[in-house]
Amino acid sequence: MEKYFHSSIYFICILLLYLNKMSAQVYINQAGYLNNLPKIFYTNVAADSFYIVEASTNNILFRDELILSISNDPATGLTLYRGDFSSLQRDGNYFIRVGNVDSSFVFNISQNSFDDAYKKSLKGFYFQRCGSALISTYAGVYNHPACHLSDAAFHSSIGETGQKQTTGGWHDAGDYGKYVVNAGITVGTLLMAYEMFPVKFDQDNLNIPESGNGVPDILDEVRYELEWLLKMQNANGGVYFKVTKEQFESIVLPNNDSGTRYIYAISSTATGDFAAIMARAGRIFKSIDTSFSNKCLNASLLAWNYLTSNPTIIPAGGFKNPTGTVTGEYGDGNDSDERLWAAAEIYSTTGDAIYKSYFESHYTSGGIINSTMGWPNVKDLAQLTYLTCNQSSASTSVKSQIKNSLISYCNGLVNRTTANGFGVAINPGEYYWGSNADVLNKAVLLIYTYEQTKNNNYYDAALMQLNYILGTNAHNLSFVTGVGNKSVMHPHHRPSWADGIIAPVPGLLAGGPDQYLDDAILKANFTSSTPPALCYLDNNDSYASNEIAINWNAPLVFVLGYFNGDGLTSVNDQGFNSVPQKFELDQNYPNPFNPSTKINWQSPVGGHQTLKVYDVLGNEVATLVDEYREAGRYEIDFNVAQSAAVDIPASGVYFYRLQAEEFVQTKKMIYLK
Ligand code: 9MR
Ligand code: ZN
Repeated sequence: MEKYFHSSIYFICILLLYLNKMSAQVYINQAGYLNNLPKIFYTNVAADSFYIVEASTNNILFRDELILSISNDPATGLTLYRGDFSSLQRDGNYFIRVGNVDSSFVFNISQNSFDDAYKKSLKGFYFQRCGSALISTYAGVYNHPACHLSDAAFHSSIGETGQKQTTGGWHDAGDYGKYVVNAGITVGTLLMAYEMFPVKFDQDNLNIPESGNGVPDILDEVRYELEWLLKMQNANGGVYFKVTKEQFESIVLPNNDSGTRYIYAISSTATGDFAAIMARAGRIFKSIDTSFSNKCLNASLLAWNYLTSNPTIIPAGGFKNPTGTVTGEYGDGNDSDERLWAAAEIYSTTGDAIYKSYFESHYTSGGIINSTMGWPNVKDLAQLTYLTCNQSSASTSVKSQIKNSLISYCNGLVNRTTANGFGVAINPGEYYWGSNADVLNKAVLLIYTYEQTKNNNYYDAALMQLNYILGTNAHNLSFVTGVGNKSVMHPHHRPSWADGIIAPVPGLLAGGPDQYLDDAILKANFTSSTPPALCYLDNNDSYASNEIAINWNAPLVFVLGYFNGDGLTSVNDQGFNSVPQKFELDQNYPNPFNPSTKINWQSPVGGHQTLKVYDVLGNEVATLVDEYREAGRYEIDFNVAQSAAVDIPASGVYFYRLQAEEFVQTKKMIYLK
């Protein structure tokens, strides 16, 4: 009897230890940490110290104290501690030990830690492509035949009959619909990333069909959507709202989805977003493909004309699903922000006074920057475009008002991070459907503010938002499929659900906690008293917390690509970015080279540098650089350099090769004489 009693006590002790172990957590950014950037983790274990242990040797390389982050975090109900190991700048694989027993996943410190996550997040858009086959060369096991090749018939509600060719573009989300409004902010955000940071977003090796064509893959991928969007415009300039079925699809691969897809009414929010992104595309594609650039700009101006001849919102009150249609509504009763954004983009592209004056007479209405952008609210995108536009006629006083407004809004965001256990810039009450994208859009604003001020508080706060998405959250989960040790496995994403493959399509961001419990399975698991950040389920049925969507992936690409680019450079006393750590000769575009083509490179060492052009047989045909240069980033104008040197004999394929001390890199160029 006594023996029996002892063994049950023993059993209970083991059980308690086990439960305790279950709840003890060490939360890290599961993508890893960039060598030169801040390194923060969290834990709910109350211990004095933490240790960074090298995984291969079990050697402790670093010890420091844990600091209380917050007791009874209102967002999670947890008491959280944080640790900072920013000063450990040694490449390797590590885990964090807190107290005596509790440890984190193994993670990596290097200058490339975000590269895989960044590339996956951008490639995620390729997997959303509609209207063309995803072949295994690019899609691997996720290949499937082309889908939705009959897009689409005019819906009976709109008073037009017949079909309009609207194939292509990306599926919006976990469903197979295509919605112009949501495409608007998505394309706007991706183009903004490229335009602000062209060197960080210039990869041409994502293994999409256009990779290696000399145009950065981010632009090729966006163009796939733009080509579809162009088909969504009516000859009168107005843009149709969406292409969907009347009901959401069943759980099938896109190529197995049958039933009629319809084009719904022209809308002024769709038309405003369209005008904005087409103007932006016109600007960015100008040096890459002139005729495409012109096409985009003309479509934008035509859309603007439609807006000016229809000064009040179309349809009245904003787009609503007709009876019998239940697909996404993207309901928005206010089109003034879409109009403002269109004006800002067209002005930034053309410099035309009409758009400048439209912007300047509307940009303060409702406040300059006092909220975070999202699909119904694109005002910030308008403000940021004016703030950073290159037109010499732009008003410096308007720019400085926008800048001040941005800074004061972001000061508020930084303050919020101190009231949240994981340093997240959203408050309880704001964990809406798609909260993860709101977190990342806040990071985008913080990055802009950092770029305007070079104050590291904004930079560090932006990075904390990304850490949250990649693992420093109450779920100890990476919200991005295929990234990290423990990531979303059951997204509400029809292809991932229907394909019979265990791992979901990689690179896709789950919507995240939704405290308003907008689906049945959330309602069944949580209540209104559940801490808001806990209202999340990695379950296919939870469309309100575990769907994926293009407008959520876009700020993920922006933020990951931004920090990824910084990982490739080192910190010094002057701040980030001054001396590159990595030797890199950029693949330039346009190919063929034209007179304004730039050649960019960076070298981590000073020394003698040569940049020479060779023909396909390896004969040297031109010298562009041949001199001592300090470590740093460089850009030369191809034409100027080339005319000062040996003349390239004939049109054709050549290679340009950079050598700086022991570093050598070669890239391909097509030259038209
Ligand atoms: O992202 C949208 C979210 O803000 C709304 O609250 C929600 C309900 O209207 O709709 C979300 O968008 C969905 C769209 O309507 C249809 N495709 C999937 C989108 C992501 O869930
Ligand atoms: Zn499709």
